[in-house]
Amino acid sequence: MDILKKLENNERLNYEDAIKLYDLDFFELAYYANRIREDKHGKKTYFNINRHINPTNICKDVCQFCAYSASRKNPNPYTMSHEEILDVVENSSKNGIKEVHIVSAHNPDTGLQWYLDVFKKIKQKFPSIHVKALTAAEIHFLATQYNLSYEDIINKMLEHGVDSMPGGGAEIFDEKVRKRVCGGKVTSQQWLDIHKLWHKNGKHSNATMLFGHIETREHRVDHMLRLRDLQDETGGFNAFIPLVFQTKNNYLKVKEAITGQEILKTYAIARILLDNIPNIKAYWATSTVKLALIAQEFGANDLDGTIEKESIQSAAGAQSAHGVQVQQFVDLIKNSGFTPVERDSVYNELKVW
Ligand code: V47
Repeated sequence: MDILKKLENNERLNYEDAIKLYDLDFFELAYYANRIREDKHGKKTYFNINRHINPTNICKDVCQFCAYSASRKNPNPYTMSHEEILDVVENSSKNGIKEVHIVSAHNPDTGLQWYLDVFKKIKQKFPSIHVKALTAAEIHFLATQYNLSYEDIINKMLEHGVDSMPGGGAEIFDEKVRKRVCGGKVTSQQWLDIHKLWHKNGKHSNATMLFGHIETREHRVDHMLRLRDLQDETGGFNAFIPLVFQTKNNYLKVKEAITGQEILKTYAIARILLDNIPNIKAYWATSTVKLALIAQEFGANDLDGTIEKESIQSAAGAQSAHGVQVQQFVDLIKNSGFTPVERDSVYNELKVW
């Protein structure tokens, strides 16, 4: 059947259909993605008031795309103490944060409890703050390093107060590309298995895809369809987040930076393909704020949050080191014709600004 007919009838698309979407007229693609966005969310654009914390950059893995890790090109190794992390949360709590998003490197020297105890300490002191922490890549690292199963680590996360899992570490699922960009860390299947186990506990998580490096359109579609399959089984993903590759200070030799048009097409295709994932997040730290605002017309209904400080993408060249002020965020969303809605970490609406 003709692809346009399928889009018109809101039919689920397969791999071949999805590849064809990239060749559609740019604005026709935007039209269909936006139609789905409007059906699901109207003109609402979600964001949250949150704080990113990256407690250590010492890593036993060697991902080619990473500029953050001290075992790559970052000349400043660090590991924060729990007191330092609690101070950060304390300061940010004065700015009204509702979530801490905690993602670390894979540090073999801290011991398992360093990773876990800080969650309990945050929860004890700030019970209303949502703790989003430990990517599937970190869970795999901790399980391997301390000879535990994924279930063991997940049970410990629950005991220590982790509320939801971020979507990091997914990178690109195609095994050949994965081997080249991050061989040695969590495999694609392990990443999916870990999220499945987390969802089995009635918990939610996000899913990312790192694109704009050496992958092809086919690899992106394959990645999204593997996520769609798991979501059919568990329903546990809240959001899909296509992360635009930042090119500075890393070992991946990318000849040409991805174009804004290709990024917007990928958001739109994500919105069309992932009919079972409620939210498409244009994470402004990797897309730039300006493109994230345009992405609202291409299926994205979430811009992540204020983040305050960010170390992973900014190490690779993103303009995200210091976050965005709430009022600025709200004004930008309003001025682009959308309705800013502050949400909590699992997409309950808190305030229409
Ligand atoms: O998995 C590393 C990525 C991710 C680069 O769940 C890079 O709500 C671009 O997952 N260029 C971690 N990206 C961040 C992450 C995330 C961010 C925001 C929201 C959520 C969420 C999750 O950062 C890693 C990796 O794919 N990354 N290096 C780079 N050079």
